[in-house]
Amino acid sequence: MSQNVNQPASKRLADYRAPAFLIPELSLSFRLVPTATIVTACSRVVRNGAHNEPLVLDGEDLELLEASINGQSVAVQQQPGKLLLETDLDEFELTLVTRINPQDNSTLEGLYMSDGAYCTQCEAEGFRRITYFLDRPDVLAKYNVRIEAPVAFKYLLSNGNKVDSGELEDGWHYACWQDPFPKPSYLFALVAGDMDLLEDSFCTVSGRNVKLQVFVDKGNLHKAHHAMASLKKAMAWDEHRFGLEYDLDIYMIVAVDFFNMGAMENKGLNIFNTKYVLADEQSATDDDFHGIESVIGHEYFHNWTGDRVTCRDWFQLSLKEGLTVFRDQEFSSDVGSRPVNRIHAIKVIKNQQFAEDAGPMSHPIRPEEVIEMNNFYTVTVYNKGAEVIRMMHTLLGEEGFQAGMKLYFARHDGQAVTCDDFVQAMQDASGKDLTQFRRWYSQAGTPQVSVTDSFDTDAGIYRLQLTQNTPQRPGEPAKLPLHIPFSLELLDCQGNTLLNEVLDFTEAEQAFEFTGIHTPVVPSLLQDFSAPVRLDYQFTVEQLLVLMAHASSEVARWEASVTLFSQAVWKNVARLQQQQGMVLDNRIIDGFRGVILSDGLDHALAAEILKMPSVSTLMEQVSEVALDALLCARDYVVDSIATACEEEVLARYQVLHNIDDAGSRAFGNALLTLLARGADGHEALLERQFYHATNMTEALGALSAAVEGNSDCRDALLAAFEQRWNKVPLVMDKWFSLQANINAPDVLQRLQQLQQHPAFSMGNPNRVRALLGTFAAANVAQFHRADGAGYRFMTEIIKQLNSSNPQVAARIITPLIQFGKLDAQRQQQIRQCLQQLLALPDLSRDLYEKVTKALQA
Ligand code: B3K
Ligand code: ZN
Repeated sequence: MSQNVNQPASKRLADYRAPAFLIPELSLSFRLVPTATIVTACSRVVRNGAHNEPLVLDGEDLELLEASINGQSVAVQQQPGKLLLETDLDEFELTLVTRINPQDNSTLEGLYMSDGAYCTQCEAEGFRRITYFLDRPDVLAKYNVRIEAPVAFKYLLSNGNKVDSGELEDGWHYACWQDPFPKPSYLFALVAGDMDLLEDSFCTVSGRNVKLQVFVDKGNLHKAHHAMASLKKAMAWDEHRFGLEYDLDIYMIVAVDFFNMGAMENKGLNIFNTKYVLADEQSATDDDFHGIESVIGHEYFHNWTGDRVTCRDWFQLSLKEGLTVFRDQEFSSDVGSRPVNRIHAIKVIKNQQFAEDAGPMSHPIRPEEVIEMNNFYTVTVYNKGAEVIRMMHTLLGEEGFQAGMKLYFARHDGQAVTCDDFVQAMQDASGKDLTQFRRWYSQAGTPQVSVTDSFDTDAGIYRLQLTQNTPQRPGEPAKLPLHIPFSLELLDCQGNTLLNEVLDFTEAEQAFEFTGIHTPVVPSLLQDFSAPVRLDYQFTVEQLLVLMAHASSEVARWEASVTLFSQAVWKNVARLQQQQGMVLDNRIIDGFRGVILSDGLDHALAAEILKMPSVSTLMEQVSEVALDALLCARDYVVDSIATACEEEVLARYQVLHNIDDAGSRAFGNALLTLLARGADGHEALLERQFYHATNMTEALGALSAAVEGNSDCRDALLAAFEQRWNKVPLVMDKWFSLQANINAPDVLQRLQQLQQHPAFSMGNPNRVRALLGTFAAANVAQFHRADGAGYRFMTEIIKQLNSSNPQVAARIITPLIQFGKLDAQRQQQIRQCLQQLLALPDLSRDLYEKVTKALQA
C-alpha cells in the first residue's frame, strides 16, 4: 500500500504501565487572550516507586515560555508531543508557562473559542493542548484554577467551588476555583464568556442545597427551562434508583454552539452542545426534548460513574460509558415509555453497531489497540457496552445489580480502575460466577445465534436447539462461546402465554426442553433483545402475525413487525433478481392494517411500527447486498401498504392529529408519511398540517413527509420553513438534514448550494453533521449512486475537514469505510476515494487509522 505519512504509532492495552510520576496537586492560572493565552501550571510532582526515569509530559501545539523546578529554571528536551525533564528529586514543584492560541484552534479540542466565548474540551487527550502534563486518566490531581480575562467576559468558570474573585487593572477581572475531588486531566474545564444564566436549586436526599446553573447564548434563556427540569429529574432519579447523591455545592451546565460531540461531563461544569440544551415547543421536536432529557441525565450520571470512579486507561472507556449509557437508558425508561426507549436502543445496535462490527473498525467493547483514542467513542464501546451491563442486570436481577454497584463504589471511590474491577464487584456482591461472561469484554464481532425447534405432540415436549458462533476475522484469536441470557416466551397459536423465562445459553450448541406443552408453539425469541446477537430463526408469516398481535412484550411485537416487513422485502429482492414482478402477501398488509386501526396499542409504539425498517436496518440483515434491488423492493413494500391501507390511514390520521401528546403526534406523523407515499399523495393535508402546526413536531412531520413522498409542495414548504427559521441555527440544521435526504439525482448540486447558505459553516460540527453527515449516513440511494459521485463528493468534504477538524472528519467518514457488503463496482469506487485520502500529505491520525484499516479489509 502506498503511503506518504509517517505511520502513527498505536498504543496497546497489553503495554499498560503505572505512571512513573504522580501529580497530586495542580495550580493552573490562565491569562485569556484570543490568540495568545498564557497558561501557568504549577504541579506538585511525586516519583511513583523507586526508579530513575525522566519525567515525560504530554503536550501538543504548545509554545513553552518557561520551565522551573522548585523555582530554579530547568533544561528540558522537547520531542514531538512530549517534554522530557531529567531530575533526581523524588518530589518537587514544577512550573511551566506556555502560550496557546484558542482563537485559531479549529479542532475544538483543548481551549478554543465558540462564538466569542472561551471553552474547553479535554477528553480524551485534549488537556495536553493546554499545558504539558501527565495527560492520562490514572493521574488524579486536586485542581486550583485562576482565570483572568477582560470584564466583558462576565462569567469565569471552572470545576468545583468558586473561592475568590475580583477586579484587576485595565478593565480585567479574575476568579479562582477549587475542586476538592481529585480528578484526571480529561475532566478539567474552563469557560469564560458573557451569557444568559438560568438559576435554580436542588435539595439532596440528605438535605444539602445545591445551586444549579444553566448558561446559554444571550437571548436564549426561555429555551433553557427543559434542560433545567431534566437536570432536577435526573438528580432525584439517581438518588432514588441508585442511592447516589450529588457531592458539590454547585452544578453548572454551559451550552456552546461549536462542539464536536453531544456534551462533556467535566466535574461540576458540564459543557454541552446547544443541541442538547436549547428547546421550546416552537423550535424543538418531541424527539429533541427527549434527547435533551437523556443527555442531561447521561452527563449528570457520570458524576459517579466516570468522575468519582474513573478509568485506569482509555482502553477501559466502556467502564464509564457503557455503564452510564445503561443508566441513562434506565432513567429514560423509568420516567418515560420503557418499550419505546428499548426500541430506540435496539435500533442503534442493529443499524449502527452491527455495521461497525462487520466493518474495518470492529473492536471489542474494551479495545486492545488504538491509534487515535477519539476514534473509539463508538457505538461498540457506548451502546454495546451498555448492552453488556444490561445483560449483567438481567443475570443478577435489580437487587443483585444494585448490591454490585454499592460494592463497586465502596471499593473504588476516588480511584481509576478497569472493567474487570467492575465485573469483579458484580460477581462478589451477587455470588454469580461471571468468569465466562467476561468474554463479552474481549471478543469483538456480533455473535450469530441460530435457533431450530421441534414439537413432540405425543410426549408434550417442545425442544429448542440453539447454536452460537462469533465470526472470526483474520488476525483474531478463535472465538469462544459467550454467556448469553436468552429471554423467551412461548405462546400458543391463539396468542396465549405458555411460559416466560430467561435461558442461560453458554455452550456453542445447547438444547432446551419444555414439557407439558400440548399445543403447537409460537416462540418469542430473544425477547427485548436480551443479548446483542443476530438471531436466525425461520418464522412463518402466521407466527409473526400472532407475535405482532399478542406477544406479552411490546418490544417483541415491534420486532415481529420488523421481521414480517423484512421478509417481504427480501422476497421481492429475490424476485427482482430473477426478473419476476414484485408481490405482497395480503396477510402482511392486514398485519400493518391492524396496527393502523388498533385501539389497544400505545400510540408511540404504533408509530415505531409504522415507520417500517430503514434501508440501513435491512442492509444489516445480510452479508452481501444488491442495493438497487433492495431500494426498489423496500419502496414497493412501503408504497403497497400505504396504498392498500389508504382509507384506514386517512381515517385514523384525521382523528389523531389533534390529540396533544407526543405519542399521538408521532403516530400522526407516521400516518401522514404513509399518506404522502400513497397513490393520492394528499398534498392538501401536508400543507394543512405544515401551515397550521402549533409546534415543531407537527411542522417538521409535515415537511419530512413531503420530502419522503417527493411531494409537489415540498420545495414551497422548504422555502417557507427557511423564511421563518433562518436566524435559528439549530432549526436550520433540521432544514439542512431534510434536504440532504432528498432522493433525487440533483441532490449533490443542492448540497453544494446549501454549503453556500449564510446559515451554513464548515467550521461548525452541527452544521456539517446536519447537511453532510446526514447525506452520507441516511441518503442511501444517492450516497451510493452507481456512478460513484456521492462517494467523490464526500471525499472532497473529508479532505477539507482533515486539516481543520480531524475528529469530525473521522466521524462522517463512517459510511465510506463500511463497504464490505456492496457490489464490486461500488467497492472499487470507494477504494479509489480512500486511496486519495491516504495520499494526503497532512493526513490526520484519526483518518489514517480508519482509512488504512478500511483499505486492508
Ligand atoms: N465523555 C464525553 C465524550 C468525549 C468524547 C471525546 N472525543 C461525553 C459522554 O460520553 O458523556
Ligand atoms: Zn458518557
